Amino acid sequence: MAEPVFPYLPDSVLARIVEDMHRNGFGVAYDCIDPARLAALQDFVAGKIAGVGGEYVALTGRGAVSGTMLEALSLSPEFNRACRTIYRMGTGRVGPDVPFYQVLRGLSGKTGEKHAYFFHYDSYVITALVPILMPSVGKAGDLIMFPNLRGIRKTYLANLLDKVLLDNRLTQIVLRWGATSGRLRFTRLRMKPGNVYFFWGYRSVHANEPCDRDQIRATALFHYGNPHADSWVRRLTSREAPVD
Ligand SMILES: O=C(O)CCC(=O)C(=O)O
Ligand SMILES: [Fe+2]
Repeated sequence: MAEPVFPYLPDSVLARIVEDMHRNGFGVAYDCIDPARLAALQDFVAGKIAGVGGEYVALTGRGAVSGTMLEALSLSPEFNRACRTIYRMGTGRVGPDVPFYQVLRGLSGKTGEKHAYFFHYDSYVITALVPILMPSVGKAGDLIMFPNLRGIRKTYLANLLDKVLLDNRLTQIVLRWGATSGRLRFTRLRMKPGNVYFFWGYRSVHANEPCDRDQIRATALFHYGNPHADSWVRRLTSREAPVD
């Protein structure tokens, strides 16, 4: 039988990851993606980017990456168990039995540059980040964050207010200036393909830095656990795309 796409991580390893997420802003599962599968995925992304003339691509949902290891990863019992256990250990609640909201992002060219420094909170409690390709020269395309700035809001409306305070021109300009000038001390994450990174996406202000136009920076995001999934306000106003 083929090796699983993601290893079984025992509770002791997951507890260490959760502790790191609380303390440092992120936790790491090291060397958990098989190099041959990673190489195939790198070819897949490079092909998609070449197909649009070396510009930005975003593929949302499992269907958009069918046949790749990202499809297998979203269905992997080991990977699902890891995320559910992290959720339970981190929040004290049982993780919901729901699929991931998954996105594959490839930054390149002029449009890739535009998709940098967009500071946001995710809509989902846990974000698992799978780096696929990172630039080898020039700007590194780090993930920068202010981890764990807020708690999980009781209502969707309170959550929306946080988002409005963050997602406006002034706040975005200040944060961007803080990042480019080095005046704000972000937690900086330089990702290594092969590792998987976990953080509290809902609770953490974060954004990716740009890479040079002739480089590719590709990541896969697996979002898990929307605290406001049942909110009727959300259903009426939702900007978020449904999963698959
Ligand atoms: O690509 C990245 O490094 C982060 C992207 C992100 O935060 C998101 O898509 O929610
Ligand atoms: Fe995010």
